[in-house]
Amino acid sequence: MSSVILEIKGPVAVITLNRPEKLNAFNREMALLLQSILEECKNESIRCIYLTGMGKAFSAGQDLAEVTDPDGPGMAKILSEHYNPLITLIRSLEKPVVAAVNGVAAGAGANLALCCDLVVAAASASFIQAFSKIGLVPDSGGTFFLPRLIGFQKASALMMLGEKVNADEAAQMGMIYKVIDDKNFAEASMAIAEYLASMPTQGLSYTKQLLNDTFDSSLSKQLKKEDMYQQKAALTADFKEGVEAFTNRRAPVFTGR
Ligand code: LHQ
Repeated sequence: MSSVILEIKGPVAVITLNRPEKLNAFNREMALLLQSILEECKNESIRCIYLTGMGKAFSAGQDLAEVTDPDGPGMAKILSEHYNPLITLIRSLEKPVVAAVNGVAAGAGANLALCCDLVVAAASASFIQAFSKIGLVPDSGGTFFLPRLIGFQKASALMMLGEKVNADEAAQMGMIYKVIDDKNFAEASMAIAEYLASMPTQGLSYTKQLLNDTFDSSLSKQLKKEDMYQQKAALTADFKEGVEAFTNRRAPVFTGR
């Protein structure tokens, strides 16, 4: 059975991390497979990506057995070849990526979720910056995204204490977008992905690029970039469709072009 499953559901690519007996912990094979699946999702027929985990976890992060395996990839390769390319890929994909956190998300598993465009979590899910408990530092973009999401002090505490944060707490502190009750989680989180896939994809990708840039920008630079991307958005067929539909009081049909 493949460690990552890709299912194409119309314009939505559903990606399921699939090592449930290891709480979907990442080994090299799984990290490289997820990279190649995300590369496939660059195809313009895919307009939203939905990332979730099989079984009771989203992902427990790095497979710790692999770290000490003499035949394993070794510490030097794990970040540079596994996680760093994954985080960069997700941020550069020109379409929204929804992390549907179905259960515990720990270490690199938590930070993989937090780099996605929208993070929704089942009520029973939780997030753990587990690194400090095994003597490591947070990675996979955690030190970039978490302080920006929840503020420096909270991020510092969660990363040093390695405390488990439940889904409600995560939503309250702005770490994630929203919590959905367990019973409706699969359906309601997928509905968000389907809705995003029906929206003006290029406009959303320009929004994503602007948000990527804002973290190391000034107001004057950001205003110029908004201007530039707005000119590009105004040239899309979806902008024409959106205005026409509004004027004629009908529902728009966006094509992502
Ligand atoms: C696991 C794991 C796991 C292997 C559960 N590996 N088997 C980057 C650079 C280089 C090196 C290292 O890492 C990184 C990035 C990172 O991600 S570092 C952080 C790595 N992750 C962790 O430290 C989390 C470790 N796991 C846990 O703390 C717990 O398992 C959590 C809190 C996630 C879940 O707890 P429980 O629900 O109580 O489940 P469990 O602990 O009983 O685990 C179930 C099984 O999954 C168990 O196997 P077994 O054969 O005994 O049933 C665990 O050994 C296995 N598992 N996480 N990361």
